[in-house]
Amino acid sequence: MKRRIIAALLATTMAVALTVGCDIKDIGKVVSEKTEKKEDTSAKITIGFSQVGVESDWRLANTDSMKTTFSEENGYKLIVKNAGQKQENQVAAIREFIEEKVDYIVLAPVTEDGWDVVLKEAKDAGIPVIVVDRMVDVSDDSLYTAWIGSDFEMESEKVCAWLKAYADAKGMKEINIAHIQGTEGASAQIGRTDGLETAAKEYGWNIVATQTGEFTKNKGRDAMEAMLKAKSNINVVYCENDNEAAGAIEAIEAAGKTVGPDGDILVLSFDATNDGLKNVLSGKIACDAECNPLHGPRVEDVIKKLEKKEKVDQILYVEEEMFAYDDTVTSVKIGEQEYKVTPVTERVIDERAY
Ligand code: GYE
Repeated sequence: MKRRIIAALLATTMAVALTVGCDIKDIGKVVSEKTEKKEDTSAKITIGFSQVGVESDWRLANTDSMKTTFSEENGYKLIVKNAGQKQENQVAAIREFIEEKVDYIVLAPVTEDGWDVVLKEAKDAGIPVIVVDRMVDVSDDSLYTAWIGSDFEMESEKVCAWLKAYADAKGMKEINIAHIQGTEGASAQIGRTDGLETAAKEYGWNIVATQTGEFTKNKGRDAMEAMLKAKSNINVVYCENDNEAAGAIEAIEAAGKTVGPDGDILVLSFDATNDGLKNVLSGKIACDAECNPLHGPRVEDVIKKLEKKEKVDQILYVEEEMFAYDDTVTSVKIGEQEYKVTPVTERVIDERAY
């Protein structure tokens, strides 16, 4: 921020020189110098963004949203560092951002733990940190300025409430679930796992096998293949994102079984990306809870407030929808809150930006 103040002072000094005593022929030169100064990147808001990786369609849409929002034309300089799903790379990236004296750090953390030290370094350097998507579990909440993301456990409660209502409506007697988890220790994994385990206890469902799919299609396929070999009674697969679901569907079909409402195995998923919803439209995914990745404008809103020295909410949850193949279940109730379940059509998919 300091550098932007210096740039503004330089511009003012030049304007004064202009009025005080330059030859007319020099004015053009000074004005063009002034314009150049204005275009200098030091006059922009600089943001260092430490991204998890490229593991899923959700992640790509998330990075894209940040890039589109924080473009040069919009007055920003965005430095994106991709961590390849490794926390140590994120810590190194944050240290580089501190070194480069960026104005803001945006962190999409791979896991919740392990941020105290480096976030303290950012705080000591006077750089606000905005956390997006997954949460950080830190001993001192003042180590980050704001967090923007989804209520992952709520997403899970919605999907489980859908399964309960659907199973009751269809007279499904026994529920034997294969559980494909996301990256261990990520908020999305923790929330979606807790939600399922609580519902399984409450409704008497059997979780017959659990394996990580690390939020990727390939690992989702491998996990499903292994679980199908180990257990023959699976009739539901609970995938913690759409990419894992796509892999699981391939493995189920390769094993000669069918997915879908009239098939052998019901597939449940999270994210509701374009490709995820195409699988819902064809019935391959039965129910998909939205997890919205378009955080760019939300982060910009926070930054604009901070620039104006306005107060910002430290925790900001995103509102999300639910989608299903058919209208067997039209809404689910969690506590007092009722959530609509939208049957997927071509139009619903066309309207999705990710
Ligand atoms: O569901 C998954 C991604 O943390 C919400 O990470 C995010 C999850 C998302 O890789 O697709």
